[in-house]
Amino acid sequence: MIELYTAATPNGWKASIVLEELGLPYTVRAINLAGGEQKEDWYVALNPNGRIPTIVDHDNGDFAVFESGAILIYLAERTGRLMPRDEKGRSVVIQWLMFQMGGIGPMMGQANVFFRYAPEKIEFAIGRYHRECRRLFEVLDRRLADHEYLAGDYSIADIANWSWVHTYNWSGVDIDGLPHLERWLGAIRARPAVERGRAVPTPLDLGRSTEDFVKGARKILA
Ligand SMILES: N[C@@H](CCC(=O)N[C@@H](CS)C(=O)NCC(=O)O)C(=O)O
Repeated sequence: MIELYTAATPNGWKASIVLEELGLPYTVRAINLAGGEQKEDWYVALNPNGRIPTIVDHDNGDFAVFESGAILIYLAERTGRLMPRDEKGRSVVIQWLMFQMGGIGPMMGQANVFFRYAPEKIEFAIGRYHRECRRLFEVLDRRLADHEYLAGDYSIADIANWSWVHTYNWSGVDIDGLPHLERWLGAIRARPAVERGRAVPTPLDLGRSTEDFVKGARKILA
């Protein structure tokens, strides 16, 4: 049995969607980010970075894994699914996974900070992160023009990128004129496992819960 420590955010959804796609039995422990639970000693002992998500694999000597990208690779390798085993195929998946970990995630995260959460609006910062997100979306769109998925068959690379990119509206970045990205967003959203994983630990509608979400985010950033 796997225990997932998570919250309703893109990095958390990556892990719950993969667990759902793999059909692995898991329990969910929701972490109260606004309350600072992720910085408590017991949690930092599992995740030295004090952030979500974390998994503990009780079927593998209570092995703890932190960093969402590492969690996805661990689960794919444990099951032999959502990532090919051949050297080149595996490398392509990891390349697009790292593109999310080093690009999409940090840039959309900073766009959210300056566009949504910062009490004062700094146009330079908002513009910088919006332009960089849009540039990264265009990279995805070009890739998806002649590939159904990012890296061969549907894989952890798609799940990692989708978990962030589908929140483009929250980040204030548009996807106008990116038809291949739009097609891919819709195809992944239509997967039942994605719908289930996206609702862990609780469903979050960014269109409706705006105020509460901003309040929570400001507490974490303060
Ligand atoms: N690189 C980390 C980033 C994790 C991360 O930033 N998690 C956020 C939620 S999406 C978090 O826990 N924030 C709480 C905090 O900053 O204290 C990963 O991919 O796991």
